[in-house]
Amino acid sequence: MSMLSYEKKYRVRGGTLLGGDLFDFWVGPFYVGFFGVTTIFFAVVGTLMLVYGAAIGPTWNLWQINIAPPDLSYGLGLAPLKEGGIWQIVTVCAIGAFVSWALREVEICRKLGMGYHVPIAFSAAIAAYITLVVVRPVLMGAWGHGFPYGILSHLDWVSNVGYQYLHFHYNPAHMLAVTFFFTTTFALALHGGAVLSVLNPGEDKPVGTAEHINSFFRDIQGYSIGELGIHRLGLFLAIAAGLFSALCIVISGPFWTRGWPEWWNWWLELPIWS
Ligand code: 07D
Repeated sequence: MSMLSYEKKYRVRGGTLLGGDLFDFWVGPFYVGFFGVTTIFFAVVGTLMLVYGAAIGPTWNLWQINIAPPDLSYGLGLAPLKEGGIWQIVTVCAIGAFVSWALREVEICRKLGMGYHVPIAFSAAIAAYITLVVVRPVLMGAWGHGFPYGILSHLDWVSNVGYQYLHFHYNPAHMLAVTFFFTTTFALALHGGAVLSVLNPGEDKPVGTAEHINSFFRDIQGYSIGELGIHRLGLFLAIAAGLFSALCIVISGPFWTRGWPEWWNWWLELPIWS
């Protein structure tokens, strides 16, 4: 089936959450939908605000451009454009664009009769972002606790906030988030490697099947999680990475104000030692 007739077969009307038939059409390969329109709107306004912020700032050096949140003294109020207001508008636009994109994914899933796994997974990343720029600043009482939009400046923010808690590696949720991130890449490397090894075995060799992969892993470790299982595991690991990231930063400040190494004193204080 050529790609075009394939697309025609799956370009079904309906399944929209908002806007009914109004935006239910495609532009070239792209589905539009109400949320496609809102994604474009928020992305364009947000990007223009970033460019405006750069234009009134001291540098066009891409590494050094910095759109900072308002000073802590503004609390949870609105700040003038040049004193953090741009950051506030960009934040609204970013959330608008990310959530619109997720809802557009939902509409496409509904059209195709698919599960909502992809938008649910993306929502974990959105949740981590919203935790950084809305939930934690609100719990801490000032938008100034959000991270600045800039390549180097956001790295400085991560470093500074990390050292405010003495040693961020001791944050237990950060430990779990990092472990989930590393395990995600480990699982994908094993899965990608395994699939390529049977589907691309080299010239003149027969292509293998999922059963070859199952046998490989049974031979090596006595157990194969299976074709469906590896994808379930991958989705779980990746979502857990995002959610534990959100957790590690939301507890830093609102729920724990001292150094993270000190948190582990509960272990030393267990009654079993005395
Ligand atoms: C937040 C991204 C969401 C993305 C969305 C979509 C666009 C569109 C379009 C290009 C969650 C974006 C889409 C923009 C683009 C086009 C066309 C995903 C998010 C919605 N750390 N640490 C993390 C490690 C240390 C510290 C997370 C490792 C130090 C602080 C992760 C190490 C100190 C914070 C992580 C390490 C420290 C973090 C980030 C190693 C500093 C956070 C991932 C090996 C001295 C942040 C929620 C993430 C966090 C965070 C990993 C070291 C501090 C788990 C591997 C010891 C303050 N660290 N870290 O959040 O949790 O993904 O954020 O040393 O705030 Mg850390």
